[in-house]
Amino acid sequence: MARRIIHIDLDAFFVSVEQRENPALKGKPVVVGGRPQGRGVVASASYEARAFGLHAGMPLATASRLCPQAIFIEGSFPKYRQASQDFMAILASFSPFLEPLGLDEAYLDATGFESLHGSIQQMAAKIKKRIKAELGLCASVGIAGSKVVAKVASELSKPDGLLEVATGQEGSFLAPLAIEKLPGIGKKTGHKLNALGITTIGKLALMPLTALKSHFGASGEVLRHLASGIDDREVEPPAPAKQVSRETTFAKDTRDRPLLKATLRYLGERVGAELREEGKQARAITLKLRYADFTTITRRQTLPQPFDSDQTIFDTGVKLLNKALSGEKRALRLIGIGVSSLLEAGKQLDMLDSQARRQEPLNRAIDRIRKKYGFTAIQTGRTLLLKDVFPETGEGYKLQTPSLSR
Ligand code: TTP
Ligand code: MG
Repeated sequence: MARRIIHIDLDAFFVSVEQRENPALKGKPVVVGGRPQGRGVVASASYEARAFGLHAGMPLATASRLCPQAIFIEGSFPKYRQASQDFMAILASFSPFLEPLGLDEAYLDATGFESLHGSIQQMAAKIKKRIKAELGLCASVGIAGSKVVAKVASELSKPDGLLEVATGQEGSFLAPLAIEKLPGIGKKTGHKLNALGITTIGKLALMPLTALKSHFGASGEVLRHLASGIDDREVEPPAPAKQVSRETTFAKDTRDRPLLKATLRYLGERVGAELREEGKQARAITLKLRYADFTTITRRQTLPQPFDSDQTIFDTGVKLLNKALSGEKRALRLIGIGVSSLLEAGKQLDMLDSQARRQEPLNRAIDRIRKKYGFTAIQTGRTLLLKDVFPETGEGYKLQTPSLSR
């Protein structure tokens, strides 16, 4: 049986959640990401704002220059997370073969389920209708025989679209499209292909395999397959997270050690809380720094024992920070901390060293209080100075990140 795969992606997701709460925002250029005076970037732009050239990732200052009348909203991650869960719940009621990608996007293997709804198009229309009626959000849908083609189709149909590519038509559907439209082609590969005269997906599909391999190695063959719409990847449940991280840009570049340490402590506590919430422990810690000149470095350390305590994350983070900043003249624009090499917690408690074992109950107690009263309800002495640096929400300090605070 030929597969029928649906790719669905919400239109201007963060902005649309704001618009459903405040209908006065509908039909206007709206940006979620932060204040235009701030140094963050656009997370989501309404289609009215996009008409002025605004897009995700653009510095807010540029956005407000291009579109001074735009309405800028800080946004709230917990709200979007809830909307995302509601969205995924609707999708799961249509097919159990669901693969969420990020917050507002998913693949659904509809093979065999379409007959329940008359046709695959009717099924997709029903999904869109329920999302509109129950969530007040607008979704765009692509339908095809493979993931890659379904994704391109939904993107092409935006906003409020529904586009089906018939079985057998995958190659001719993709052929005229610009090479950048093919998922998996990043900026670098795109430039390289354009320089070779490969400007459309169709040209890529026709490129001799030997030439592709000489330019792109083993991934050359994958690229050519994708360009012809050939993609055997299954719709799969999401893989468990490989890392947990938090970062923030400072309102002003800084060299202030107490501020850097306090921020590191706070970010590390957010990371620790998520790690414990997920029932995981980590083996490695990565510090991320971006200097005033935008140079970005990461420093990673693997620890001999798995850990999940805030103190371990902080102590290691500070060591990495001190090392990175010794003799460093540049101020910092951004700081971030993450943990990786995750494993299930619980079984290896006897492997924890005595310090970590002492901290275990303390971390749990703090987690419980924070869950009930908000993250900043309880603060370690070190982070108190952040009160004058970051605005506070009920949920915690407001960070400046491309994906908003968590
Ligand atoms: P997208 O689906 O890429 O963007 P969108 O939903 O705003 O717009 P559309 O799909 O109609 O093109 O991302 C989904 C959400 O993820 C987006 O609303 C905000 C968030 N996001 C960020 O926080 N940072 C980013 O850099 C991007 C691309 C998205
Ligand atoms: Mg979207």
